[in-house]
Amino acid sequence: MRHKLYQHESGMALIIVLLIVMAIAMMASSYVLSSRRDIRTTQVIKTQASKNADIEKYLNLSKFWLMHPEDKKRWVADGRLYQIQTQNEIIRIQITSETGKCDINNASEDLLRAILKVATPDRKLQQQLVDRLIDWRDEDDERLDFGAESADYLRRKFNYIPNNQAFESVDDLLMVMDFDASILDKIRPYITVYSQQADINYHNASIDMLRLLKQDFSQRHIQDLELDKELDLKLNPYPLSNENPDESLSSIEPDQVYNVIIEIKTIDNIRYSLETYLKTQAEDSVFWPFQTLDWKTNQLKTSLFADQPKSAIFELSNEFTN
Ligand SMILES: [Ca+2]
Repeated sequence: MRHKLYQHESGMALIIVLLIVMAIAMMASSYVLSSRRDIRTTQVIKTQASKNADIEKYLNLSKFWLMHPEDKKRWVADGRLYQIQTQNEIIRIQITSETGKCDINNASEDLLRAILKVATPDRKLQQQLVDRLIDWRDEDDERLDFGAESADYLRRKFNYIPNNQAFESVDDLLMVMDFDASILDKIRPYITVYSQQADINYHNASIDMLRLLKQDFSQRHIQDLELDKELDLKLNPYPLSNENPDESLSSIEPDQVYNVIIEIKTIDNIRYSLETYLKTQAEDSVFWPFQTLDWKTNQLKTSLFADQPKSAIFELSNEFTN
């Protein structure tokens, strides 16, 4: 009987020892896991920091080539893609002058309609979006035919009414009745609040923008020889480092805003990006020619590595990066 009890006690002790060993093992393995996680987090932060440094390097490079004193070497800010290839990654840079886009605060009804054709084929909805956009930015509270002013917003239970003033950002369009993210993302490459002009500067417009205008003009039986000439020039762009047949293509002026997108794709297909808006300063500020208006990292809506026509990519050799 006594012997049996002793056996029972030693059995209990063994179970307790086993439980302690298991608990220690679990603690140790969770420590290993969490320290592995820490190492991985540190690596991600380190890689991000080094990519941010790379991106700044390419931004400075872009500023340099955008301001280059030689016309034929200067980069062209019409949305064309410049590409640099290193051993482990591909870098693409796109610079677009905002004067080549449709300014939603100043554009005419016709121009806005042309842009909104990209968002929807529904002509009634196009007109509705145009009128509602104009009603939002115009000072009065008188509704256009298909527009919406404060009474309409209140009736539709919005908890705000139109600003009746200029848009501060293209994202403000999401406040306008019937605009949504899918419409905005479709027209985003074509619109701006920075050009401050009613018209589009064809020199600075992207091929896509010129094609869109050409299509709209054709539908309305309008011929614009200047547009045709620019479209032709951009479809057959001059090769980099050769004589530029049209020097005015690459002029850079003070007080203009440029959209700069830099995207790095690594050998492991990991992408890092920067989208920024730069404003050229007055001509006398030689040392700080650009003012930064906006700065977004890793938030690109459309990757520069999405399908692009091969002709729009300008491959840069190492001489450009060194
Ligand atoms: Ca209004």
